[in-house]
Order: sequence, then structure tokens, then C-alpha cells
Amino acid sequence: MSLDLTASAGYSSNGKSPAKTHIVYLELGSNLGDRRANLAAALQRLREVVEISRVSSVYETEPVGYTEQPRFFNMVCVGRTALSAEQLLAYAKAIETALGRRPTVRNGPRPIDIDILLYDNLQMQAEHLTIPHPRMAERAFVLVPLAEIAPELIDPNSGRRISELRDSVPQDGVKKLAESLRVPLEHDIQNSKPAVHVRLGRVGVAGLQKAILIGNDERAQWFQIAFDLYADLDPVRAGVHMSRFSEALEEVLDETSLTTWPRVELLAEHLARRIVERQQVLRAEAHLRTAYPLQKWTPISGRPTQEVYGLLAQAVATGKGARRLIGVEVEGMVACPCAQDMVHSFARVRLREEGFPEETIEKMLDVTPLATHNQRGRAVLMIGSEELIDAQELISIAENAMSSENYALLKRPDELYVVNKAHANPRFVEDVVREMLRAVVERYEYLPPDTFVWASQRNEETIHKYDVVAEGWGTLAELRAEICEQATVSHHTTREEWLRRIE
Ligand code: PH2
Ligand code: MG
Ligand code: MG
Repeated sequence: MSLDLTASAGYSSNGKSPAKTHIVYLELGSNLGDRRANLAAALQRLREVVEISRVSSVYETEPVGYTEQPRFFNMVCVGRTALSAEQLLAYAKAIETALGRRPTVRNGPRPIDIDILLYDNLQMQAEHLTIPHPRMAERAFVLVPLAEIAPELIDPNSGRRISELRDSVPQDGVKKLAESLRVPLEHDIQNSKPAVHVRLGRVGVAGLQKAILIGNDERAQWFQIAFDLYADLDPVRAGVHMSRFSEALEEVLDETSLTTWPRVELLAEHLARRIVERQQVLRAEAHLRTAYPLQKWTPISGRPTQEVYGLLAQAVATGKGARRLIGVEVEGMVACPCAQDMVHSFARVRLREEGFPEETIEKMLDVTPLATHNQRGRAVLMIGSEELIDAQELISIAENAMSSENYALLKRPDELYVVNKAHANPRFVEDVVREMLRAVVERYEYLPPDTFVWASQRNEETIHKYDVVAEGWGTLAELRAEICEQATVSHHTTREEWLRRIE
């Protein structure tokens, strides 16, 4: 099965950014505070404007110039930037200040110093900025780390290679540290043995949030998606590597084209498969949830209104393959048939007491909307299929299964319409779920018998302090047998069973 979500352009997590076309070499130095942490913090902030491609080792160096000060940690890095040299200088100064640098004597001690060494082949001399850096050709604390990452680079001033320049200066005050910014970790605790030898079915991260731009040039939209990602865990492994879940997510988003309108179920499947590989586990799960806004019109006044639905996807993958579900969550209005029937009887009694003839009473009861208690209901409808199922169709099936749809915006004539509609279609939670199942069987006649369906309804009761709930599920084969042939089905395949049937 292809996981390509189509076409060309890839996903974007941060919209469009300007092309980073200038190559810049920077030198970092620190001789106050936690020098390694200062270098790391400066690099981290620089990454906001420079796409850093290489960093040198860290060197401990004798202070040059003003020598009555602590030894420096120095390093250089190279990257691409969209900023001009002046903009980059201003940005570097802002980082220095943010990291605690205060004005002192020239060449005095500082928590961080960020110098532009080279900017493309630029040669410039301004009051506050000279490029190439005016003293770089004589400074071993610059040339040694620079030659480490770019020995063949030509200094535009002298026309000489950096490695040559390095060889022309004494290097005894410059010592490479055994460990640069990373300190080696001695133990892989996660891969050690746990105290108790038992398999865990689900270990992972829940509520991981990510904003993703989905769509193409004509229609693109940001979706704030929440991810729950799980792996199963061998009895002999102490833990999963939690960071690999978000890494897997980043990788999958980088590789996946999300130009087609939300196909979150494919994203879920791709993710579950990737987690199996990255975590080296037998089974992984991905659950996604996002808001799905649709443009609707109010029923009578025809006003445009944005209605927000829930879009859900779940996938399970093993080494052998994957299965996925797409689903929707829809709010609507549900009127209680039982209370309405009591109101009906009561109204008849009252009308008789008032002396109306039976025939008139029947007519009145027929044409007058009758009171009942109504609730805000929430339907969830999910389909497990290899086919791509249109979420909007599921939304309309779920919405139509309730007494009435509801709206964010209603003018008074619309309100009357909704109230009348709900009272003309009273439903129990059971009715709502059964209607969803029936409508799915009718709508998806073409889908194979192994297709899975799951429907639930939860009503926030107004006459009670609790909610009422109904759920139904099964394969299309089972539901068709029951609904179309009134057959007795002894067991309905559960979601877990269906998800486990991976060839
Ligand atoms: N920076 C200076 C002056 N002297 N000496 C060493 N070893 N490292 C430096 O980064 C450094 C220096 C002015 O910025
Ligand atoms: Mg300097
Ligand atoms: Mg400086």
C-alpha cells in the first residue's frame, strides 16, 4: 500500500521562510561562567537565523591580547543565513546581551563573544564591522577550529587557505577538549533489563501537540493536531526511548506530502509504521485528533457559520503491516422520545378536560410540537478501511443520526427551525447509534465485508446529572447480516480484534 499522500509540495510546520543564501563563518568565545553552556546557548539562539551545518570541536585557549583573564573556550561554526552582515551582527550582539554580556574593557572577560569571521566572499570595512574579521589571520584560537571544519577555505584578504594560515601561527595556547558540547552518556538505561520481567502493551507519549499546514495553494489550512503515540515493550527492555516518538513524528512530517485535504489516517498509519522501526518493537499505535472546521449555512436565514467538528485517526502497525481507522466527532441536539410520549398523553388528558372533541384533540396533537427534554449529544463514528473515506460524509451521517444538528450561529428563525426539527425527530442514544450503523451499511455498500465500523453516542442529559451512552460496532459483514437480513450475530468483532488482524 502506498503511503504517499500524493503530489509534490511537502508539509510545512512553519510556513514559508526566506531563502538562506549567504554562507557565514562565526567564531564563539566564552571565558566567564559555565563556558560550555554559554557556547551551547549561543549556538542554540544562532540557529534561529543561521541554518548551521558544521560546528568545530571546543578548544580551551590562552587569552590573547589582555592576558589577565580566565582561559577561553572557543569554537567556530558555519551556516547559511538570509540576514545581511549588518543584520547578523545586530542579532549576534542581542544574543551576547541576552546571555549576560555587559560592557567592560576592550578584549576583557565575557560570558559570550560572537564574531563574524567570513560572510560569503565579502570584504567590507565599516565603523563597527570589518569582514573578514581583521585579526583572524593571526589568531590561533580562530584558525585552529576554523581549519578543523574548513581547511580548504580561502581567506579573501590574503588569498591563502585557512590550513596554511593556521600553520603559520604558533598553536601552543590552543588545546582541543576531549569532549565538545556533548558529554558522553555512559549508560543506555532504557535498553537495560527491567526489575520485573513482563511485557507492557502500551508505552508512549500522549497529548503531543503539533500545528501542521495541510492543503495546496488553493486551499491550505493549519491544523492543530494532538498525537498519542505508543509502542509495546518487550519484557526484557526497561523502557522505550521517549524522544524517538517525536523524532518519528518530525521524520514522517518531513517525508509526507500533505497537499491533499486532511488524510490524517494516512499520517497515523505512516507514524505507527515508523515507530515500529524507530523503537524496534513488535507493535505500535498512533492516535490523532484535530479540530475540523467546515463552512455551513444556517437553515433559514442562510448566514454563513463555521462549524467545528472533531477529526480522529487511529492506526496500529506491526512488522507485517498496518491497519487504520478514520473517524469524526460531531455534536448535535437530541430530543427524548420517552418524555415526549408522556407529554403527548398528558396533553390529551388536559385537552379532554377542556372539553375538546376527540377528533380535534387528535388533530391538535398531530400539528403541535410537543415538549420533551433535550440534550447536547456527541456522536463518534469511525471506519476502519483500506479505502480512503471522506470525513465529511461521516460527519453528515453522524449529524443526521441525531434529532437535529446544532449551530454556532443561529438567528431566531433558524432557532425555531432547529427546535421544531429536534422535536419532530426524538431519539434515544440507542436510536442514534443504530441509525449511524444503518446509514453506514447503506452508504458504504461497495466496501469489503472486513471493513470495521464503530459508532457511539453520549448525551449530556438535562434532567439528570449524568450522561447517557450507547456504543455499537462490528465488521460490515456482521452489520449487514443483522441490519439487512435480521440475522442473529453471536459475536461482533471488536476494535481491538479488528486492529490485530494484520496480515
Ligand atoms: N577574544 C578576544 C580577545 N582574546 N583570547 C582567546 N583565547 N579567545 C578569545 O575568544 C579571545 C581572546 C576578543 O574577542
Ligand atoms: Mg572576539
Ligand atoms: Mg566580538
